[in-house]
Amino acid sequence: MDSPLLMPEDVPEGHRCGYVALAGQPNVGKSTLLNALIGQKLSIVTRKPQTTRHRIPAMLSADDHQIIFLDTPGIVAPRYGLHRAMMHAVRDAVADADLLVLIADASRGVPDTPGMDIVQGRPALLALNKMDLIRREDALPLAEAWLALGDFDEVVPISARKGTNLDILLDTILKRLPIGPPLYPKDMISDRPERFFVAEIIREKVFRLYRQEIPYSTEVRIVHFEEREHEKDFVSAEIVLTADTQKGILIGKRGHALKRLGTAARKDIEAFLGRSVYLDLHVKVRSDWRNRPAFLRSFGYRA
Ligand SMILES: Nc1nc2c(ncn2[C@@H]2O[C@H](COP(=O)(O)OP(=O)(O)OP(=O)(O)O)[C@@H](O)[C@H]2O)c(=O)[nH]1
Ligand SMILES: [Mg+2]
Repeated sequence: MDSPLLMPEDVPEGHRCGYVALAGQPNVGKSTLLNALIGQKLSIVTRKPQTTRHRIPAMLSADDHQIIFLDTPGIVAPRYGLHRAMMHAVRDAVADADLLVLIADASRGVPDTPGMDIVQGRPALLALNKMDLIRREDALPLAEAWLALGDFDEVVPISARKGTNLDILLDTILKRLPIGPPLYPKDMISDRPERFFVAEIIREKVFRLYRQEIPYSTEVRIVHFEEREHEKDFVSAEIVLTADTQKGILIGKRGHALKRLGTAARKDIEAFLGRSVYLDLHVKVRSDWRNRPAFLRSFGYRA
């Protein structure tokens, strides 16, 4: 038997395992926190809001526990079909979770619309992130203001970017997870396939290199993904836009912008896969794909 899953008799007594949803408003640092907790860049991060569009599982395993973190899209009032699909992903993750960690950006104070309805009636912690941006003496009153808003078990001030208090957050989470055997092999980092993360890396570069509506109009689809023995791996991806006018901007004069995108994406894809890659990019227009259920479903959304 070479199954990597532990047999029941091998599971140490008191082993804990559970799902932990990371949710909150856009841009508060959910994906940064996920990556910091698992110690690997898995979920894409940009300075722009609404970067994450899916529920992204990432496992943190040790001898005596397995935590399945679920990164989620930032909570927004939906304006189009893609937004509605993103909010399905948030609700599904929160519904499946044993524990909710609401992430807030400490530098924004207490927002008027903190999206507290997802906390109602569930075990929840508040991670007050970006503490590196506020004065020490402002932390306590802020934590108290948040506690008055929602029924949190605990408030943990953290900085995902600097790694501050993440050990405390982990302990606080772990104490609240059910006793049970691992649900995944302990060396598994996510149940999303490599090609999903490769598409995400390309999308991250679009978010970082383009402005205005371009990132929000872009989807990336991997058309072909082939590991090759004696050559570089071959990845062919489609960058899908909503309008013809965006195509010229994405490609740029004499293809310069697309080339820059391809180079930046390829470097990160190679670092992620640990292999050399030949990256082939094509640009397509699918008008209004963000409102068309068939397209949304083909891109992996629940629509
Ligand atoms: N100063 C500071 N910046 C942070 C911290 N955590 C995240 N950031 C920055 O905040 C921005 C947004 O981070 P993300 O991790 O993409 O935020 P998110 O909540 O996943 O955003 P969406 O996926 O768009 O909802 C990035 O520029 C991060 O570098 C932190 O602890 N301190
Ligand atoms: Mg994110």
